[in-house]
Amino acid sequence: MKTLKIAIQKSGRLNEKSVEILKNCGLSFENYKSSLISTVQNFPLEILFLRDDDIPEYVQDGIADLGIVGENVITETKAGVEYLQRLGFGKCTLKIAIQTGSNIEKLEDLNGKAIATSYPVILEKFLTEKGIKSDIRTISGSVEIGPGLGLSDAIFDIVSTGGTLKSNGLKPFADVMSSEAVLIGNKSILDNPEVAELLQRIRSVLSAKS
Ligand code: PRT
Ligand code: ZN
Repeated sequence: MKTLKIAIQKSGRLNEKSVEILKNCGLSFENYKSSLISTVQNFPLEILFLRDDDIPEYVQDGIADLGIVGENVITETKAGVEYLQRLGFGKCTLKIAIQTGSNIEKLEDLNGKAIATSYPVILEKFLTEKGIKSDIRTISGSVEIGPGLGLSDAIFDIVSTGGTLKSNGLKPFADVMSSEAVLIGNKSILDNPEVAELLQRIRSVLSAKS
């Protein structure tokens, strides 16, 4: 029997719920903050704790068989993986936002404007579909401070409550993509009976909740 590997976020917004759903499936494992790998005692499974950005590629390349990660990260990395199950947590929307007093009123007004983001692939695809050419500035974090500092005219980022936009003098302008955590799998493991068993357990945990 092959020992499967599942990659989940090491720390951050998806870690706790990812651990919780696996534990609710009856899997027994240690969740030490310092270890990068944990062996499940009662199922042929190892858990890898990774940065979320690395998860889609690990699953695509078969280093992990399964993964739990936000759809936004899968789309941004363009990884070739199978979507097995939406998990109902980590919900958010990726939005373009502008300054409260901005004179940007319609999408076409973004032509020639600088947009700061950590998600250039998703943004580029959206703008291309709309026939808009903006100057996409890729930065790795804190994109919300860009317009206030004069670094960009708009931003494209994840929004959940909208509190961060508000406190930086920004307001939502256009919704581009909604996202939630999903279970993904490597294309070669779909017929594996242990994967089927795990998927069935995850689905009964989810339906017991709803
Ligand atoms: O360290 P690692 O690389 O693993 O983690 P990370 O820092 O890249 O990601 P993390 O833990 O912040 O988020 C993991 C995933 O959670 C994201 O890829 C999304 O799929 C999902 N998610 C859900 C969110 C949010 N909600 C969210 N609100 N990710 C980020 N945010 C940010 C948002 O960008 C804003 O800056 O949280 C801030 C607060 O949002 P508001 O609107 O509630 O104020
Ligand atoms: Zn990340």
